[in-house]
Amino acid sequence: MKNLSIKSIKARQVFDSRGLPTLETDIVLEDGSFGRAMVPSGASTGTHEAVELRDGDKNYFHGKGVNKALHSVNEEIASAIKGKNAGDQKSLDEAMINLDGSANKSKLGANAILSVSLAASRAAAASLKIPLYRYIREAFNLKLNSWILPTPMLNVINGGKHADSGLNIQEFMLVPTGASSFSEALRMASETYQTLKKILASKKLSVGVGDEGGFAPHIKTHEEVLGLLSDAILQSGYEGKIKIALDAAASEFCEDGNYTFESKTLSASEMTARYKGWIEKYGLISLEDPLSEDDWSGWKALTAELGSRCKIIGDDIFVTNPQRLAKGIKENAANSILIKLNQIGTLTETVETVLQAQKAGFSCVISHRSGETEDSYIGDLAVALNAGAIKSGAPCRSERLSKYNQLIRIEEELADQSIYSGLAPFRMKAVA
Ligand code: 2PG
Ligand code: MG
Repeated sequence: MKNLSIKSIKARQVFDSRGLPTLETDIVLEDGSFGRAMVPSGASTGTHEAVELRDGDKNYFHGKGVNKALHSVNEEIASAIKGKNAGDQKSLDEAMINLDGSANKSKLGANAILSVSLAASRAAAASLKIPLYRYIREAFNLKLNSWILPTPMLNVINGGKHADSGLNIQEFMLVPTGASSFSEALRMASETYQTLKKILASKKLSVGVGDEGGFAPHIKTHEEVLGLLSDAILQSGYEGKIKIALDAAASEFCEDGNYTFESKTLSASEMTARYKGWIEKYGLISLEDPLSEDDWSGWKALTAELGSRCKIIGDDIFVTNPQRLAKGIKENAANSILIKLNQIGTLTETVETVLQAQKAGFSCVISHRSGETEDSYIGDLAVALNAGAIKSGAPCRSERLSKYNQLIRIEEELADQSIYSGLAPFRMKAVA
């Protein structure tokens, strides 16, 4: 690949969708090519994630300032990588990992490192005059012979840390598996979202939205929410074509191995029994973080019981980390992984984790964070890796739609070269 020497790097503070400070980094190459990337931020963050460096000064953005991370990019990282080849993503990321030197990127900040990692890939793609999704595939020498448009998972009811709805479960998602294209999937989800809005309003429930654009009504039981979603799907004419998925984000309501759920104290096996009932009654297609991030024995038992009928997706338990994923694969603790760039902090490590998962037969869902920006990077990433699924919130709020809109453009550009993933990422392996 041609040498794409980095001329300048500049990070600035911008704001994310919650109005909190985050980083945006610009990279210019010697040939004038330009790349920019913004980093997102989670609310229900896993304890084992790479460190998002914040200033911690209570008198400045309530401790959420990013001056330290800006300093990392504009001083340390800039001096280390100026002149390096932006087209050699692996070496670039490795240089930043070594410069940081810690196990969890706590010195420079995963937010700082990631902004540079992504901006460099954009600058390289610009220089080579190819779309980002093609560039990522080439940069990692991936020998894939198809282009798969991911199945979107749209979070239409927000609970947990993303809203004040009082629901323990963080995300109730619509998954349009029965669409014939990505744009049709979005149409189906959008229509169902609008129908759901009418249903909520007719019941005098709030239609204000939470952090990820889903509604945040005060509904007493989770089962009622599942009923409303099923009604919305039915009334929209998509029965059997749109499935329901959950992200419980259960670490948020777990304490000392017990789960405080609908004001009751439940054990991991009692939670598992709840999920089982919902899979049977509502045909749930996947369950993300059904149990807490370090409850390995609970995850193993749950996967043994439910993993043949439903995808069990690890987010906080794996944190896009190859070591934690390896443990999960070895112990059959799940059968799918959620992928978030900022949980691990570089493009290279993210791609490697996806490849590791795919090799083991784990499906992958490329994910946004609850604090997002207008950056649509993960749309390209999902197509580059043939990941099969993406979750980017509701079909509402531009920071959520920017990823879906990018996928609509990519679908148009690839025309008949692409296939819509549909049900594929949720299919179970044939039981022997
Ligand atoms: C999750 C994410 C994104 P957060 O738990 O999967 O939906 O939430 O970014 O708050 O961790
Ligand atoms: Mg999650």
